[in-house]
Amino acid sequence: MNAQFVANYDESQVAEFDLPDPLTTFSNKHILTSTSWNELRRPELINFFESQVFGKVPGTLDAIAFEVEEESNSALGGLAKRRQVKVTITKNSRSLSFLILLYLPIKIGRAPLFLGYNFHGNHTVINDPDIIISKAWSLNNESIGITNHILTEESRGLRSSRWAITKMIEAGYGLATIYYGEIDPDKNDLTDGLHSLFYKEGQIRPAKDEWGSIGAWAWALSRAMDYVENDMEVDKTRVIVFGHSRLGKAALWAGAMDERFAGVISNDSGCGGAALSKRKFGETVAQINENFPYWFSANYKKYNNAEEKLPADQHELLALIAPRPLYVASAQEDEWADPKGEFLSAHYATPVYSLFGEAGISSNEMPGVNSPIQNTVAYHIRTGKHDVTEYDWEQYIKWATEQFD
Ligand code: GTR
Repeated sequence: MNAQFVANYDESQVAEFDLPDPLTTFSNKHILTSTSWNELRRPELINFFESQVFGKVPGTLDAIAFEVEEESNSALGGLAKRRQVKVTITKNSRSLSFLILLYLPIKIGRAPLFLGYNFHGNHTVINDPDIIISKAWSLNNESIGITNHILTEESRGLRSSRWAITKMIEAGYGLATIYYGEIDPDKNDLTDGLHSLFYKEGQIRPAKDEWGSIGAWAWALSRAMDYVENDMEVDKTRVIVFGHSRLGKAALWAGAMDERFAGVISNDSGCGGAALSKRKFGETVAQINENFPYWFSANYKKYNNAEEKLPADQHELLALIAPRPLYVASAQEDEWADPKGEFLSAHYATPVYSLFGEAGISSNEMPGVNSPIQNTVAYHIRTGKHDVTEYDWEQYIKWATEQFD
């Protein structure tokens, strides 16, 4: 942590800044149609976020395989089906596996799905004794019994407040979740996890324009999609990628890159996620790069304390999701993530949605707390802290049902 850094939480101290227009190309051409957005502007913005922010994926896989490890037709007391599917990816004769935990409603036909990572293991999302405990390294979290970086029985079900699984199932949705530590351990070390599969002999870190951990997490959400789109009980046209905080950043990037995701939910994703960097409110580019030097591409550090040099801001990451439904959510006490910056980002992404005839967030005035605006682009700020709550899920389910039914 930079000892001198004091986060700005005072709106009157937010200096004026120039926000790039999503509908003007880097060479100053005006985008007037959805076709020219798709052909000119979208690719150059993808290229910017790839090479300067999250980093490029250095190649393609040699192989991917899926194996059902466990399943039950009467999980959660008969409420749902459960499936635990091992995904194994191979590159350069090295491989990595991760487990997708799925709960699906018991009914004939294909269910829409929320797909997202959890922070401390699949077994934390609900108190179900049959969920396999990951052997992957974890950040410690004493409040849920994780010490020594090992996941154990002790934390089973202890994060259930973040996953309204019963509500999802009752509303006809499935859930697919993965422990993100199985993709790349969340520590300052890029020699392990997914990155290591792609290295040339002797290489220990990605090139400057290549992926950090968020890029790896995002890319593996697409590998999870490779499985779920072939699951006969999932409606592949209604897979909504979800993530909280750092995992919300990953969900946004996955949704921007991979158009198979029908919708995207960013829960309190903050800096490097939904929040506008140029506001420098709460967490800043320099702070995130200093505290988490391995999350983004090395190139992103060029913008430390130099946000004015950013040729694109995070509203353009959101715009890359257009015309697909997008939900940005904030929490009132989560000033570090800059709720207003998250809101304005959704507002400034709206002209791109308009180009496709989709309704975004037209007003630049934030709604009151617990008063969601739910259009194709949706936003709410709820009371409370940086977290995922029952309230958040109630809104996501309601909105998804309106958008996709
Ligand atoms: C914080 C980080 C945020 C956010 C958060 C989280 O320490 O500064 O950007 O990602 O972690 O993931 O909970």
